[in-house]
Amino acid sequence: MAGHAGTARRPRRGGRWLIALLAGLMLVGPAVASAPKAAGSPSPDFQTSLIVGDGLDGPSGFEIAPDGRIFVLERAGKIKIVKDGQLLPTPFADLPSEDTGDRGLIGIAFDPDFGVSNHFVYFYYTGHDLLNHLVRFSADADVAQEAPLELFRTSSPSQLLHVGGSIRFGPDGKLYFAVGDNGQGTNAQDLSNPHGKILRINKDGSIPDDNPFAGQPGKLGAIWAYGFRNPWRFQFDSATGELYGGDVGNFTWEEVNHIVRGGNYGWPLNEGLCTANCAGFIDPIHAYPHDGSSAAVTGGPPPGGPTTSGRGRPPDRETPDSDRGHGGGHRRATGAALVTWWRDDRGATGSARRRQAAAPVPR
Ligand SMILES: [Ca+2]
Repeated sequence: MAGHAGTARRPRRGGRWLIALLAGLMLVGPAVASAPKAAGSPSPDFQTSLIVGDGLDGPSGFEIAPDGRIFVLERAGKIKIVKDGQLLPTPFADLPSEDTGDRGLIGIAFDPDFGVSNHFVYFYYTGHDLLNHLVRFSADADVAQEAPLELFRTSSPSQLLHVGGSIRFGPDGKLYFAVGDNGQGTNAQDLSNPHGKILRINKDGSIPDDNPFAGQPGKLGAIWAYGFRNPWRFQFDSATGELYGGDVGNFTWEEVNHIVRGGNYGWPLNEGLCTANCAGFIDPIHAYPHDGSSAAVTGGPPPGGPTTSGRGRPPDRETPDSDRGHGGGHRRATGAALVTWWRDDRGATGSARRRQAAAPVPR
């Protein structure tokens, strides 16, 4: 792994943040999906709108509720709501989130029946207990009225790096979420633990009968796919229902994977396109080398199919000196050099970008 000792920085406080909605594709929809674009180049018909200029501290993601409210995550645990164009002064909730290393409050998903039969919203974070938690709130009000219900948690302490982060509902109504290898590559091939995996559970936290290892002795029934290093962001293609995800790589390769039931994506035995002893491993559909420079794969597929996205640029602009060149010369995208963008299943396309200070960048 890229073990960056000493890189556990707390995000700077009080910075000005930019949350932008890339609204163009909200208007045109998937029917006019264009061919995959070059890495780091959003579709030319993307438009940006500033929706929050101040008042956020370490935003790590956001999602648009079916009722139009925008729920914004802060790494340190606050969930804030933008409603009718205003950032509400009272947070929806404040989770006990440990925001060091790759850790923090970093995943959110709305229930597919939100506004129909429930108002459930789900979050993924690393707690001060250093365990990764998947919890559910009811969000029928702008401030949570009850403590969250925990649906899943890891059982071994989180290391600084590689906690994964995405949670998404699939078209099958199941809840998928990513857990990184916890800084230990061998976890990714060990089917007895959740690290280095994409997991799949029912909405109530139970294990679906059709999971590939459900009911098998010594194997974690929640596993859907494995062999990942740090699957930071994944997404279902809204046109096909297929699951695609980026796997943040080590020193050389970044991957985009088509993730299928029971698939083994190779980490740590191989990375990028496999060249030897490849039996049993699924190659990425796209891999790009970054040669030790900045290029973490941090986005999901745009409408019309998968591609790389959100590719970082060298940290040479707007990035504080303290965030440069850490880890023995291994440089990664940090701060303003990183953009995360994705398109969600309801047609909203989003981007969160930190403008001045270092963003929480998966390593
Ligand atoms: Ca791989």
